[in-house]
Amino acid sequence: MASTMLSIASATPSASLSMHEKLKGKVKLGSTTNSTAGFIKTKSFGRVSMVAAVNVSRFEGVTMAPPDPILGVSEAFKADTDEKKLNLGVGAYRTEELQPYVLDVVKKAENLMLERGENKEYLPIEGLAAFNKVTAELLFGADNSVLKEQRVATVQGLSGTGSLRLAAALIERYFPGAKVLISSPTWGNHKNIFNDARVPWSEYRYYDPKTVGLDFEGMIADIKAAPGGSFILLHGCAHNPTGIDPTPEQWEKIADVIQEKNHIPFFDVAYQGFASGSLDNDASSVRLFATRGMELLVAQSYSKNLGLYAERIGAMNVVCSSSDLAARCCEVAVIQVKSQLKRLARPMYSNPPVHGARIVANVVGNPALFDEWKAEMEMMAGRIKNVRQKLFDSLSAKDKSGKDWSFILRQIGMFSFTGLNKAQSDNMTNKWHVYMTKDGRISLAGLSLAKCEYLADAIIDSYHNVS
Ligand code: KET
Repeated sequence: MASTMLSIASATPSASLSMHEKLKGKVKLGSTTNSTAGFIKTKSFGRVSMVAAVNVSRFEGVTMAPPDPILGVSEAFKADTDEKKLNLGVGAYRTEELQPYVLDVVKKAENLMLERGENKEYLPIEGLAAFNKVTAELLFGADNSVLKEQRVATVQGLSGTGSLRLAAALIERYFPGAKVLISSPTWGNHKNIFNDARVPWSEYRYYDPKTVGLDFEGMIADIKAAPGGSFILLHGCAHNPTGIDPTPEQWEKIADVIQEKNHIPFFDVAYQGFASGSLDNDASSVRLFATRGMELLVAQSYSKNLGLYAERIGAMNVVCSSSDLAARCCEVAVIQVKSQLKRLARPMYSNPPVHGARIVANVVGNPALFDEWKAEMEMMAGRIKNVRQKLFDSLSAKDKSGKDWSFILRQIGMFSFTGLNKAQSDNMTNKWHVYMTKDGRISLAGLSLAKCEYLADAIIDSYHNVS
């Protein structure tokens, strides 16, 4: 513990002060001139004061933060020494041997980068130009009119989280008081992001536990009821944590209501390619809104689909209005929005890291590598689908209660929302060494075919024997 200097004015007797009173006193960092028996004489503003050196940290008032509900699970998993342990907490892809996976295309792109001997100079604040170009093309489709008409301001961000945080800062600064509506439930970090950015948020209904499906009526009603001009946060595909996405017809209706209410759609696209195995299919929700000429925000992440978790590579895209009348205004708006995103980024992190941006630019920008990537992504999405099927088969075969587990097959993406409550999830961890988030979510990307039966036993025990 660091030693704290407590300044006690010479006029005040010091020895009898309680620790609390001392802590309330003025903390001094001034240089010392003389020291006798635990007291140090200092000169301050011409007055002589006595400073007591005590073993109290000035950070003592900083309280203990709770562990992160998702990343904290990985920490707890590491500390468990049981051989049967299984980490289904964080959404990170593992091989059938449950090992982390670096995509072959990523290794190839890195080799190319090494051969070229690229430098490590700072990137511009908005990031690598080649990355920004391909990331927007991947999202909207290269021949989408929003790109042809240059209606998108794209800046590289610190993966999905950093991109969302940057957009939140833009909302806070330019739309003061505007609310963000998030789905109930949603990825836990959304609330932290908007809280820290001081952006007010509320929830719209999304998941219906009775049907273990989408509460579409509730969702539409809540979006309708929100004050006009609110930001509506939508998961582009593979909704986290539920794995339940609206159908194409439902997306149309969601777009209708958002348009009617003059809301601004704000997409979080963290799983493009991971829901269906197809990059284009998984971007169809975003493209539907863009094709309607709506203004929208889209955060992108390459953590999952390119396995670049630790490279922190993603982007923030702001699509500006399309009407012919507004064409000139739109051009100006794009430039202005981009300039403000840069202004927000500069004091936060100055400019983004280059390595992941180069990988994405090389993979997406090179037709041979791009095709290889698509094949690897299909392989990853396919492995998750196989595990999903096997888990369902195991549950159905072992559970004699007649419970219908078919909702697991209707969910898509990396996760399954099991419906287990907190006590049941605790039982999964404490008794079975299965690590998962307390909302009942399991990451199927961390499960192997070989472990499905064991997991089914754990789920059946927790579901039927813990209330
Ligand atoms: N959005 C969603 C919906 C999401 O699930 C994640 C990550 C992110 C954004 C951000 O990912 P990034 O690595 O910043 O690009 N989700 C997983 C990891 C995490 O919580 O950070 C997860 O839910 O396990």
